Amino acid sequence: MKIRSADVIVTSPGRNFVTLRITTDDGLTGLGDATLNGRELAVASYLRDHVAPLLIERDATRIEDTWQYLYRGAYWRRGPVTMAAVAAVDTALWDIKAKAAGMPLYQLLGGASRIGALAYGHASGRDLPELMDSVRAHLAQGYRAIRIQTGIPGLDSVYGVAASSAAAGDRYDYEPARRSADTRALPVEETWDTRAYLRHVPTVFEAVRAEFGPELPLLHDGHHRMTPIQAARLGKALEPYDLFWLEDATPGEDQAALRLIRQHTTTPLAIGEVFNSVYDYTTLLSERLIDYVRSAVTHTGGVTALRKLLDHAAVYGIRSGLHGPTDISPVGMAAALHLDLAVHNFGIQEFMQHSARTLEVFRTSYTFTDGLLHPSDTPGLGVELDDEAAAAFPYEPAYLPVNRLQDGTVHDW
Ligand code: CS2
Ligand code: MG
Repeated sequence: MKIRSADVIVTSPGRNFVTLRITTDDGLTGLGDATLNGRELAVASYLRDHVAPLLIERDATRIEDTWQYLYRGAYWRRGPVTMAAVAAVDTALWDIKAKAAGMPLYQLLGGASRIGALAYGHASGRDLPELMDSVRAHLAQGYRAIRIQTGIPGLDSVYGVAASSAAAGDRYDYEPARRSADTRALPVEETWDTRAYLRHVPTVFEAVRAEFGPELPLLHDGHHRMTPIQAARLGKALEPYDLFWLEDATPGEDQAALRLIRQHTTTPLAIGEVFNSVYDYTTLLSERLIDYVRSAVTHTGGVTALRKLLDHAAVYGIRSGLHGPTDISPVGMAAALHLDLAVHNFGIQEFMQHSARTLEVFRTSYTFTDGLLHPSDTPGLGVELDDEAAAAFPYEPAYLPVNRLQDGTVHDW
């Protein structure tokens, strides 16, 4: 089975997505997600200009060999652009292999280890009443685990407290042109104060536990903003509220920081959405400094690489909590769900639902029932892309926000 074509589709049904479609000489097609939020066209070019020409005439069944060929063969390794491109090829080839076998992908990964993947949703509010309403709305949708983010008194906008567009699964709003002749899209700038955040967050969890009781699994994302000692303090302060996890407490590239946090708190820790290879995790896994691996199929080199990473984590009793915001396309989400169903060390799956516009372009078959996700038994990944619908939503420049401290210093967003 030879690869006949490899096409890159860039579409923006509310937010930008980059998708690779591989077609074989016997007419099978496979999809892979290559979306890198705010840097989408870099991956599209990497695929179109440097990877697609190498794929033509290759044997589509040789997934491991193709992975090694693209990873080792490029000489330049790792990094989000490279690994998103490798991920897209790898995922598309798994989609094709599973379609050729007439099976859902999870069957090729060893079959189902559970009836479905426990999902968590994102509740948020600018203040407590709005947050409580959001938690209730998520419970009504069937979520059995919920992430809690709130506004901080004194700060205008805070990560995770959804603006209306982001709440509906679309991109972040960007700043309108700063001068009338300036047509560039510029990132929104936010202002941050870690001390105000540290004072406020424990009071929020106290209120949520008082309202919803002890059983509901609650999660929180620190979004890389604390120093290790600040994160240690927050982890300790949140212990009475029994979090499922505290995510991205400190910037991800500093693995040693997690040692300090771990020495001070029993709040479970999750990290890894900005990582792109197993080498980002070596200290974290071998020293058991985290409890959950947050990588995405899309940013970690695909199903092949993430499966190996999760098997490595399993040696240390560390579980999965795969990244699933709306900037992971439905193709990337479906790939995650097949892994979730198959691996033994599954923990939880993030599930922020895509907008209706996105689901017009990507025809999904995965289901969300009683808080559990299932990839469906459709052969392959179970997602197809409607080219006509995609063409109706051309690329639009967009960026994630940039964060500054109150004195203007750039901080982690
Ligand atoms: C987040 C993401 O889902 C999460 O936990 O941290 O929303 C993250 O901000 C985006 O994926 C960035 O593109
Ligand atoms: Mg996160």
